[in-house]
Amino acid sequence: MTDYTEMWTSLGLDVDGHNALLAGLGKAYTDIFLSQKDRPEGMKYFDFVMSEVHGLRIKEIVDAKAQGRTVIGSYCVFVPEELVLAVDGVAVGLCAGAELNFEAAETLLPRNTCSLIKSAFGFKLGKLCPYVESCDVIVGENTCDGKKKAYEILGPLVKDLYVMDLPQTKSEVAKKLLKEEYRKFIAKLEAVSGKKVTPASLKKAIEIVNAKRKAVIRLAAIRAADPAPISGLDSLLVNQVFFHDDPVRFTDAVNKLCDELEDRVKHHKGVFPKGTTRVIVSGCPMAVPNWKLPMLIETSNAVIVGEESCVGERGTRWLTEVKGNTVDEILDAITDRYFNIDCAIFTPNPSRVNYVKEMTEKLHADGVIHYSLQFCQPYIMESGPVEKELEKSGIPTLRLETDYSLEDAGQLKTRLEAFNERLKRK
Ligand code: BJ8
Repeated sequence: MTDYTEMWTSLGLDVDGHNALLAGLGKAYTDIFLSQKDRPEGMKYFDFVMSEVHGLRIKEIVDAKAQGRTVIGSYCVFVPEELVLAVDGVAVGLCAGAELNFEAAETLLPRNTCSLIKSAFGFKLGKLCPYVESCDVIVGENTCDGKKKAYEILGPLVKDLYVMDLPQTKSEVAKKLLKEEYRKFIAKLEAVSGKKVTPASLKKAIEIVNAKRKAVIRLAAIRAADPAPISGLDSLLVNQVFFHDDPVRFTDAVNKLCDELEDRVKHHKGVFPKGTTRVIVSGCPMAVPNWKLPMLIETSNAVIVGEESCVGERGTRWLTEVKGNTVDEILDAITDRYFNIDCAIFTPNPSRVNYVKEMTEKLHADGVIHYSLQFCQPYIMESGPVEKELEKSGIPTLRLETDYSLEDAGQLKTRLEAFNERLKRK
């Protein structure tokens, strides 16, 4: 194994703390992922990526910086990767999914802040995330109140925090605001990279990101098969790696995995027996290494066949139309694409529940598990109406609120097993 200590030290990481983190991550990965039966061969690529997620991938990013490329980190799927690629930048996702260093985070944030935000602060304050430390610019976005205010506190802690405003309604005025914000973001990217966004660079970037999205859309569609050819855990992992890997290499790996899965479907080969209870998980995003709930679901005689989440279909199901000849016209197409995203910060937000219904039907799911992180106002508030609407349509729904700790694992498992019994009686 390559020793990356020098690189981590030069990035300013707390090397001992970081080694402890990697050891814990490695153990969790072995227990949760490698213990699964009949995993597709194509998952070996993702196992490798995960084993090198703080090693080789960071080295690639450090090398890219040395060649003059700009590294842009973000916490939200509203930050267009296309724009970053159009200045030949590297885009990385920074959301964190581990309960780490929360004590330090709570010296700056209220205790009743969601785990996702606390985790981002925990990693930053503990100097534990090589992605955060590699970024030239970190992009925040005004989405939920928690993130909005947290960025005010994060600003002084990082090299260059750029905050993007986002609309919260789906009106024409709101769409104009989004386009204007993207225009300002282009100006920021051009200033930090010293490179100009052109119609040609934008079109090329759109093609790369569309290809990546098409690959995960293909994966999502294959999961309609019974028996399920891939576990929900492995599919989630692919959607998590989406935010870290080189986009072209990632697309190739996902398409190879899909070739294998389509062959499995043809031969009725699955990772769970045919007829296993099928569920969709809908709600807050799950960042690496937030694998608790999927692991509990899939060890409770059910298989996850889809994620209505920003680490899942909400983040990927729309493509950007390649149309327009000027930067302004192409930016219209990009704005159109991103304006579809139905995050719970929007009001009203009917398309989200409609899509959960659509997913349930096309993926032949028996029920929906609505997942909210504790203290996440938008998703918790929306979970009641979502449950009501789904139940009214005959889709059994279980609402769960949890955090990143394992303390409630037993309680969650009991509720999941009871829900599974209900689904079997359906
Ligand atoms: S588009 S879901 S990635 S904002 S869990 S921090 S909402 S209190 S993550 Fe999100 Fe963009 Fe929306 Fe998607 Fe706030 Fe809730 Fe915490 Fe959250």
